[in-house]
Amino acid sequence: MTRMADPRPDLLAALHRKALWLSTWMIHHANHVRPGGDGVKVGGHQASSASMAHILAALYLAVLRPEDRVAVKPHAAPVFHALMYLLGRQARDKLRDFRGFGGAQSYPSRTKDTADVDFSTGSVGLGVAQTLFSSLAQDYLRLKGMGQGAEGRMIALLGDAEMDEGNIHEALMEGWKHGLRNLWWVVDYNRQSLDAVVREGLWERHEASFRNYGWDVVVLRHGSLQRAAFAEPGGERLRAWIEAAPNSLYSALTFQGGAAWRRRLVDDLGDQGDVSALIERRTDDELAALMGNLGGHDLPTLLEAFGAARAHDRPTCFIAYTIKGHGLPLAGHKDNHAGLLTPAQMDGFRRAMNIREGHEWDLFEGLDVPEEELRRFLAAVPFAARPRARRSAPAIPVPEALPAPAQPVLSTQQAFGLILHDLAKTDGELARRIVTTSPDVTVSTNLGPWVNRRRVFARAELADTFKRERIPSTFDWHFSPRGQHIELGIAEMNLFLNLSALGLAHDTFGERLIPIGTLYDPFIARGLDALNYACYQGARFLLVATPSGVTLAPEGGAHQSANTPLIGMAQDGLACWEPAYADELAVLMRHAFAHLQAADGGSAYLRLTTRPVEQPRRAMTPALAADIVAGGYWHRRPGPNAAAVIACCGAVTPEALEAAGLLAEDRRDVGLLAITSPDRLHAGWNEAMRSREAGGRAESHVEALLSAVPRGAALVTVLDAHPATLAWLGGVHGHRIRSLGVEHFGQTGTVADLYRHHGIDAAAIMRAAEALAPGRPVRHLRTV
Ligand SMILES: Cc1ncc(C[n+]2csc(CCOP(=O)(O)OP(=O)(O)O)c2C)c(N)n1
Ligand SMILES: [Mg+2]
Repeated sequence: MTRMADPRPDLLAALHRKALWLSTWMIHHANHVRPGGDGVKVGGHQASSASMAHILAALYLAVLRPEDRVAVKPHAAPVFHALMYLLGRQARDKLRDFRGFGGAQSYPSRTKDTADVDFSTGSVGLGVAQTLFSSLAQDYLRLKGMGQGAEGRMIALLGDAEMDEGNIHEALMEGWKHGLRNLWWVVDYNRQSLDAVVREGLWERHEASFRNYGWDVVVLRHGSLQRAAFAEPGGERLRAWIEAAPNSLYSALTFQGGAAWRRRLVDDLGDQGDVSALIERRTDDELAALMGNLGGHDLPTLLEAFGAARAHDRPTCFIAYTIKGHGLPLAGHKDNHAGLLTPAQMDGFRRAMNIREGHEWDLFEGLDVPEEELRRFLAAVPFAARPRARRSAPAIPVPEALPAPAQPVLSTQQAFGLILHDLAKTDGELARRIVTTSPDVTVSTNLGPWVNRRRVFARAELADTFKRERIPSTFDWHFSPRGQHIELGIAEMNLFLNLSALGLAHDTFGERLIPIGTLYDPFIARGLDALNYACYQGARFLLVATPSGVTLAPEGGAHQSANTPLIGMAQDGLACWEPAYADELAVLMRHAFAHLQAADGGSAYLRLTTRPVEQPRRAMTPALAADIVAGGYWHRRPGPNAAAVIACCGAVTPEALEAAGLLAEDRRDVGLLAITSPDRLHAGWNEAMRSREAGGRAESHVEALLSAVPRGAALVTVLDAHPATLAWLGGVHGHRIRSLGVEHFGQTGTVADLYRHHGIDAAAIMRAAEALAPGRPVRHLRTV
């Protein structure tokens, strides 16, 4: 059994006190001392930080190895920042500006804080599950011989109320399927949430469910003081009392302090011989210290438990009993979540901590251990050996072009399968680094051909039974450690968290992966917060969402997506494209592979469809490819006398082509603009305006494109999604505009039925054009 060298308990205890002081002061400073402010309460979670301060101190100052990676629960950020400050890895100014502009972040943030934040947190539950998928990602790399250096432990520090988030339980199940290992979750079991005291006996449910999924569970209920007291005569009675005490009573007595503890314990256990004597032997302060000495507030207990868990790689959940606000005057009070020490309380706390006024930020102020010893200790902490900079990995070269499938009629989804299949046949580094993943829609999103060649990932080899039994099947589900597809159960949160873990492999493990996730477009909404989280962390992946819009026509309104292009536009860190043709998709996939590896790049979202469309016969020139990436090109440039111009995007392109052709008989010079990315066009427009406002002369792609539209002409935009996606085009040069799209839930039918129903068919486009561009009646309106 590998035991950790026990750090000197007195030094560790002193540094815990310092971290508790700094985290409490940091929040007080932000609320009461820092000048400025706009009347908005800064808050800061003094109680939550105190609750976890021992656990964080034990981990960061003794247990963690440089290769370990941690998700710190959002409201323990202050104590995390304080520990980084003690370790010389966080600047004093950042702490002074905690929660202020440019200061240390309210919740640990990979992208806004320092390199020591391994996983961002904030939306509870997500950082927790992220560690599980990162552990799987580490195994994925290791089993392919890709990981370097020591294997890290993935660790999440979470609140007990956080366990209510369903995504944690979805991840637990998925982890079990994949033979999860090397993961610790440490639950801050303070029996308090934001609003209230949590339900009795919850830990027993948690324990059962973790064990059910093959985890070890270590319940850290009592600290060493309590265990020593239990060994005294009468101690067992005290233990029984503590273990039977309702959560709310324990919290209330903690808040009231030593005298209240004595009153209650004497009421319940007085005149009972040994146990009464045990209570009477202690002063009020000693009694309060004893009752507060739960497992999560006892450094020796924590060190021993973590040390024992180091000896194996089974996933382990530590349920550490704590008191929210431990060590502070608001300890245990059920309203303490956003509670702040009053200035008077803070003054008392400062004096109790032996800190002189004006020396609040001093590293070693008020500690009864020589500064030199503390400095030596801090320099020798294993975590201190971790490099300051983030890890990275060189970009995988991307070919100049990916060949586009040549079939005359194709859907973008079919084209996706074909392009990936072509890549699967190659032997290059790009194909080796691609990893696909899907929540039970692998086959229906056309990943099948890729999986047939590149196999499904599993820790152990397992042949496809159907194949072995010689039963014909289109798909060969051979599982192997070499497999490059991670099959997930139907849980879209898991998909995005898996993409987030794989998409940070360069940073977390120093190995580059090119993750591609597929799902049905409407179900983006099901995992939206995890998608947002992945982007916030700066993870890099390609999301292929298909089918989309009402092209899932026979599936009805429950399977149709209208709002997703707006998500694609508004989601930071995610560039969205919606190609109409296979050759556009080939250009965009190539671009995405480069974009998701570029320092200034990001993730990419391709919105595809199963609707087969006649393909244009054209050569892909560099200029056309650049336009496709930039967001649009002219199918047919409008002439100088154009009264109407149609702008279309994605699956409705055949309707737009038809309408443009028919309109041409009654309106002159009709133009047709193909839009491949409302998102890129809009982002480029804003950027150009900002640049001009700053004195530059930039012109955006959309401004250049629309400068070909005569002043008086009207724009008709159309796409299989919400019309607002393109309605802003009228604002670019001030053209009149009518935006067609889908505003209501659909129903079952053919694509043609639904396009007619939603008013995005050729007739609707012509009607809109006729209304905005007066002239003689459009004759074909009567024939389509
Ligand atoms: C998804 C999400 N919903 C709601 C919140 C608001 N919120 C912040 S902390 C919290 C509960 C905290 O309870 P617990 O996890 O037990 O931590 P403790 O307060 O005990 O430290 C809630 C509901 C959030 N951050 N994320
Ligand atoms: Mg709690």
